[in-house]
Amino acid sequence: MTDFTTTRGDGGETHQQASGDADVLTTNHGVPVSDNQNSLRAGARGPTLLEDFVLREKIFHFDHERIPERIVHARGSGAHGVFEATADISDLTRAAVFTPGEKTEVFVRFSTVAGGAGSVDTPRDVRGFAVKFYTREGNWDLVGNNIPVFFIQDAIKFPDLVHAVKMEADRAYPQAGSAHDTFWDWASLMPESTHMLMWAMSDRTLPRSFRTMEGFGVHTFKLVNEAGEAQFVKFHWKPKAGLQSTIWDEALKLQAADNDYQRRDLWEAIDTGAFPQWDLGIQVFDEEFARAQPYDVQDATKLIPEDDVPVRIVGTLTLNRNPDNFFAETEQVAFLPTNIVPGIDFSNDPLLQGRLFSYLDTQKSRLGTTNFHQIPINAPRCPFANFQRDGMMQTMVPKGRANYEPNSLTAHGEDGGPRESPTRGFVTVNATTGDDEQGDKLRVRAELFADHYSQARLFFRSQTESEQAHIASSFVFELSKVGLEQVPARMVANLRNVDEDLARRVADGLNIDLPDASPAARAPVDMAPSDALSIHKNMKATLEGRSVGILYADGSDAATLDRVIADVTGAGAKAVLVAPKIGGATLSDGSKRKADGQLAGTPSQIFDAVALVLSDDGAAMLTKEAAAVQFVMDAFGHLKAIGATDAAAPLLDKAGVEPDDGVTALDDAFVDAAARRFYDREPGVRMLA
Ligand code: HDE
Repeated sequence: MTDFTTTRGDGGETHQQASGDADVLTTNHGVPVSDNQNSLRAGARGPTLLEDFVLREKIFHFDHERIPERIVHARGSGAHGVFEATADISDLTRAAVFTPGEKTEVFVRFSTVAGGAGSVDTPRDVRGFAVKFYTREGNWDLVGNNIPVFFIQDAIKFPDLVHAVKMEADRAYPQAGSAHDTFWDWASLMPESTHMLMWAMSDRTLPRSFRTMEGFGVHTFKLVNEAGEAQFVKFHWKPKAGLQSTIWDEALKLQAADNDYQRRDLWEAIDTGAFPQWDLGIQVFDEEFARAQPYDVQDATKLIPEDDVPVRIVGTLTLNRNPDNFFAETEQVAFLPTNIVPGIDFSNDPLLQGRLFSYLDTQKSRLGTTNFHQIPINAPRCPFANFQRDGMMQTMVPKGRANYEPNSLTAHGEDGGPRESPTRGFVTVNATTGDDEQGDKLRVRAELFADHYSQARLFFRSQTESEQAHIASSFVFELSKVGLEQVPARMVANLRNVDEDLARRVADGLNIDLPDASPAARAPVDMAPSDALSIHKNMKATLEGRSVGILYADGSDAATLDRVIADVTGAGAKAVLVAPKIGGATLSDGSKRKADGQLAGTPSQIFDAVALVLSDDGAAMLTKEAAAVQFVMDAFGHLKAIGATDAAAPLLDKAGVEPDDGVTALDDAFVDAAARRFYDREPGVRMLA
């Protein structure tokens, strides 16, 4: 059987060898190359010859290096890791991946949605959170986002959503952002998107790092146990580092400072052994619960409040290895919601049902062949075998005559190939929804899908005051970028169904009259606010995995500098030394200390907190350096802790820093403050809606 399934012409290793194994540079066909600098010409100044197969192969391969980028989620970063099951849920599911203690290899890809592959990491956008579990019963792909709900209820609207949000069809801008006419034109005409818009306009779409965001399976799925009994389930990834987002001004400035901010953060965290971790949680509920809710659990624009169904932790994901090759792994990884394993099943969510078709189709077009499952990053780690054969880029060499079934070859001494297994195989769970799965053919939606506002209201009312102000201000910002006159008022009319105060603040911020509320297809109901929906209520005061920028200059006290470095690294943070010149500065004791970053290229937005270790002369000099003043001004404006020597006072003054709990001396108070953000400071530094 093994021969039948896994034999490759080369013993299965060719793909690993692409570089490195041979000492001598060769062509793709193994011919040693003598000269990789000069093409073959007729005379030193003559034309290049067609005969030059080395040149032709090299250029030809280069010409074909790109594949179509993903239509959505084109910009992404990936990492390898392991999922360890920690709870016994065998009463709920027979999935091997949930056997307590079982460790399953995974590959995870995080992404933005709207921008192209070469776009930036920090626009206001939803983040993809796609996990491929290479389980011993086949690959399970949980292809989710960092927001638990979605813009639309039915797959048939997806192309419209994506066309509206991506760069506009004629002018090909803007790149990677929703603050433009076509998106808001569409969104304001789609009341079902309102709940998702609330999340999208919150700081959820400005995660500080992939490591500090939640992930969600979004759709309702099913867990199926050995007896074939099914329950509904929602999947949640909870970051061990707690939630942390940036604020809008910080995100904009991050984009200016580092296009690859989140990709770099993920890479460096893994590279330095600070492995990102998430707990996997499940919300499990039955048909009876589902039927009792004021929303439909199969509607992807709705969530199940954690207060109603608590999240139960069943395992931990650890990302512990960076890819060896971005293209081979992160670009070629093909996630398929149809990759499901025995013990897990789909629900009838009409968005999920559409996805089940889309992803297989898109991978074939993106990766060019129906055999994309053989690419190492996509291949199951367990044996796999069937009678599918041939096709473009077939790399396996199935042996024997059996490429059909049934056959009687095994009984007659030949290898007849694999057979179906009613006991081990995936069995679609018997529908428990009775009449729901029978009836007339209709283009309709279920009744409760018509409630577009209750959960948008739930979300808004679950936020802190500061978070509410950020949401209102984001609506104002985005709608202020819209040139189509009819759109902002139409959006505010929808918001009146969510929350009157929110609608009024957005109208004020736009300086337009408050429009009449739009007619709601179904009157919203009030739901009890839920702390789980707030970022601020789920942050962790910690320096673990964070970074502190330490600004110093000529004359800085060496002992103080060393102490601050020791303090912040002792608390788990990365200390990054920033000086006016990359070669460093000469300290008080005459020693020279090299910098990690030059001031002009290492602004404070890339840090979680900053320390100013400056002498009188150093501070006086830096008050005349715009980059230093901006460094401090932005740290303050981005609500971060600032620790400073007394001598740094003139620089703090110049930057307009007002004393508060987040502005400290360089002692224990700084280490404590650096682990937090000071949202209370914000009303003093910017006008929010
Ligand atoms: Fe996707 N989506 N999607 N999506 N999606 C893709 O598949 C699609 C949806 C999500 O890192 C595409 O390989 C349809 C919801 C992630 O490689 C494509 C519909 C959610 C990723 C596609 C949805 C997602 C994708 C583009 C509506 C959250 C990136 C390239 C029915 C639960 C995966 C590709 C990665 C990628 C189609 C809706 C998440 C075109 C038709 C809802 C994280 O197949």
